[in-house]
Amino acid sequence: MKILAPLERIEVYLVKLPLVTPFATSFGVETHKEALLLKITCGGVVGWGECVASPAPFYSSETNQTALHILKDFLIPVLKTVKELSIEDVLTAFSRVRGHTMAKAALENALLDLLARRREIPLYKLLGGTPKKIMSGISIGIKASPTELVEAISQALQKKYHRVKMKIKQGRDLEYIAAVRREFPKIDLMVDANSAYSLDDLDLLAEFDRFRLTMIEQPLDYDDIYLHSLAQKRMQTPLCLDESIKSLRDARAAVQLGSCKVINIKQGRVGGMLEAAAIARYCRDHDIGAWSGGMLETGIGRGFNLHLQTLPGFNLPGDTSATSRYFKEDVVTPPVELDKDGYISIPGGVGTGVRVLEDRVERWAVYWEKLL
Ligand code: OSB
Ligand code: MG
Repeated sequence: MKILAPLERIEVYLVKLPLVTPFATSFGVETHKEALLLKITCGGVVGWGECVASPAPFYSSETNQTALHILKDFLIPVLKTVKELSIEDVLTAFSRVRGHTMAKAALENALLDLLARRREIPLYKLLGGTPKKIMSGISIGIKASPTELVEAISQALQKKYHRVKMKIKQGRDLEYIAAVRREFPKIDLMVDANSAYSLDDLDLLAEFDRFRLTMIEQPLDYDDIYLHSLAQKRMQTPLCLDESIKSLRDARAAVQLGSCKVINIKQGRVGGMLEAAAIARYCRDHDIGAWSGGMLETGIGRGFNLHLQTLPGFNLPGDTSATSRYFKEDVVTPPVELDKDGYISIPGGVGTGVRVLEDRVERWAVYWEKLL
């Protein structure tokens, strides 16, 4: 994937959008989505990328401020040293910077969108994907009572979401899952613990087997692979790793150790679309389920997640929900919507296919800087 040079301008916006409903997980409650957006201009064409980091290091160690620092002081200076700007050369140059996968992914996003728009092709085509309708899935935060949760799930099912994920934590688990299963015995249901448990809780986690969950996401430590292999041996329900997988190497380790049967692939968490594609291929070749996760992205990030799911290996519904579930006013058009069967269409047109509404970006921006 070549022909990018010379980049004319790189700008960063930090936007802060109010969420329609607060999103509660085992690591905290989010009332706003704060997103770092990158705008790259080259030859009169503009590409956009989004960083999936949060304001606080509670999901992963990166934050929007660390991403800004790494982009500004390391990744963008590295870009200037790459002679021929192919994406592969850029990624090789980035590999000198250790970690900071979310910062790297944001820049890779923007470059891929730019490249596809310059070639006047949709992003999935640039990536080698097959266009299709994408399955939808919803991730429902921790609610104040099982009744409230059942009500939220009932609303999601009316919209035809293909699978439901519910967030859990210590003390908000058995009773909540039991209530949901009583009401909806047959739905595709999974839980996400965001590292709320430890090895001492294996008996409790094994009790979840009776609920016939399709998987339990990230029950143990955010950076662990080995302990999850012990947990997987003790339970029937497939484990899915999210936080622990930051690269193809991590995915290999997890699969070979038997730490999970499914991987939640977030392109931002693993350092970008190309690494995400490689993990999905690896999953396909090793009979491991794979789906695209979400980070409450604006329509920019969600556009990338949609195109990603056209690639081989993504065989399960992910965390791609309708825009209206997150924001009253997003920064792109068209919004993500579900059809009557719960499927989502890839936005048509070149690049990610979404059009960034710059007046809205400006309206919600709390910070702007020219980085190149
Ligand atoms: O663990 O998958 C997660 C949101 C923010 C941080 C972590 C997670 C999530 C979600 C929501 O589950 C996914 C989405 O709808 O974007
Ligand atoms: Mg998760």
